[in-house]
Amino acid sequence: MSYVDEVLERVRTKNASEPEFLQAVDEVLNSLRPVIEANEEKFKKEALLERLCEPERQFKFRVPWVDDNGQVQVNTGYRVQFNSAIGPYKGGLRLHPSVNIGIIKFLGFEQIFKNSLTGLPIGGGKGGSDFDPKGKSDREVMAFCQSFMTELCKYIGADTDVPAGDIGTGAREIGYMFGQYKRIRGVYEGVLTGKGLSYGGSLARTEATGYGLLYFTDEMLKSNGKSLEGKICAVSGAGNVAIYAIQKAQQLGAKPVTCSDSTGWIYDSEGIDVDLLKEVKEVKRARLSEYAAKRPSAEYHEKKAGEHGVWTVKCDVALPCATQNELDLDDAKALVANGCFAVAEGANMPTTLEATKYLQENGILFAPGKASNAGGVATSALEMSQNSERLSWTFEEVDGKLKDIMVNIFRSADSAAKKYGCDGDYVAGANIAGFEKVVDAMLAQGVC
Ligand code: NDP
Ligand code: 2IT
Repeated sequence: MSYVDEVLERVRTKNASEPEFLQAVDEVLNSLRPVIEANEEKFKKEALLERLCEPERQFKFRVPWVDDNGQVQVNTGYRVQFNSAIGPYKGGLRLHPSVNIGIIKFLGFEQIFKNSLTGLPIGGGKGGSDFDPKGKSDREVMAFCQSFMTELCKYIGADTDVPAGDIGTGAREIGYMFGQYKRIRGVYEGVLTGKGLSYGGSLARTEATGYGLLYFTDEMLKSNGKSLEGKICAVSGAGNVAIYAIQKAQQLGAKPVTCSDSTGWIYDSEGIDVDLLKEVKEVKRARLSEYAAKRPSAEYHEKKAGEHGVWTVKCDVALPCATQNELDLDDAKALVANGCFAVAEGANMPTTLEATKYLQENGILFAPGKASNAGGVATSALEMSQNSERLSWTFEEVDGKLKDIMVNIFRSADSAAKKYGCDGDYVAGANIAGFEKVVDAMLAQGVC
């Protein structure tokens, strides 16, 4: 049995109850085969893949807080410090009822390669809780965030582990967490990114993941003789990533016509009105039905089990920006049948393994999230640099660096794919390019 198969089997047995983590490992290790086979003996002796698939450290803790009725509530908090070979652990905090250790591990594992691809010195980590911010008052969210940080602050720091936002964690939550960290630890440092502009945040961090996704997509299309100009885009999600992906797609001449949330989706034949979407989602924290109520050109569809939502709309480019496994094989078939020619992931692992395979086999340009959504964490690393030098850069400066980083990520993935004989397979290219730097650092640092 090959070394990759041996490790895959061991990882499956050891983590049998963590399907999302197994899915992420499966994709990465399988696509690394050409590199690993070329170094099989050395990597095996070093137990390199076993070390890569085992988090350096993970924390699980109780998060008690009091709701507006005086009732004590209890959630579970997590932080997985996966790999620090190339820098301090870096990765977001997800607040969603579906959060469990397997989901945090899949996200932390992906983050190792993504962060490496940015070319910046950041290791991989992820955290979060099964707390649901939806429908909670600001006071309840603050109570949760303060309790969460009261425990988390023991394990993080500006030079050790720097969390940020993810699903359910935006500027409000980061603010409450930063305040509590400062209060307990007594240090004013860049321990979190995605901070408000008045207390150390970076311009363009809010826009970075969505903008970066479109910079990557634009480069991928150009490199294949295509362009975004005049193209219809189907977008899922209506949160931080989706909103700024829609905005940048419009700036680059495309026409995004859909978005979705956990209760339904919108088809807007005139193209999504970003200002209205921001008003509904960022200001009112309301449902997308409110968007449709104010926009005559928009149709609202309630989410129904077994239906395929935004992926049934005829489009040229699909941008999944909501959550994992939201684009399955049937969706991929619908996209191909409708003439879609590119899929670029804004979310983490939104496309199932079967759907990815189908899309690639049918000649669709496919941008994997760990490359195409890396603009968020890259700009977080730029926020860390600004905090360290106690300076703030202009929007144009940060946005310019973000664009360069995304173009470089595309080029690294493209050339790694070519080097290993899988031209155009950006999944393999991104995994290989991300892996090479981490492995080099791990080998140099000995058995640790
Ligand atoms: P937000 O919480 O801002 O938005 C998430 C959006 O997706 C919301 O519209 C939400 O609906 C919808 N959604 C979430 N879960 C589900 C679900 N189970 N079913 C249907 N819809 C769902 O999160 P982000 O935009 O920050 O994150 C989106 C994705 O992008 C995630 O995969 C995240 O890991 C990834 N990502 C985020 C980065 C960042 O910088 N924020 C960076 C890189 C990747 P509703 O409005 O109803 O809650
Ligand atoms: O998945 C991700 O890359 C993020 N949620 C952003 C992480 C970060 O540290 O900015």
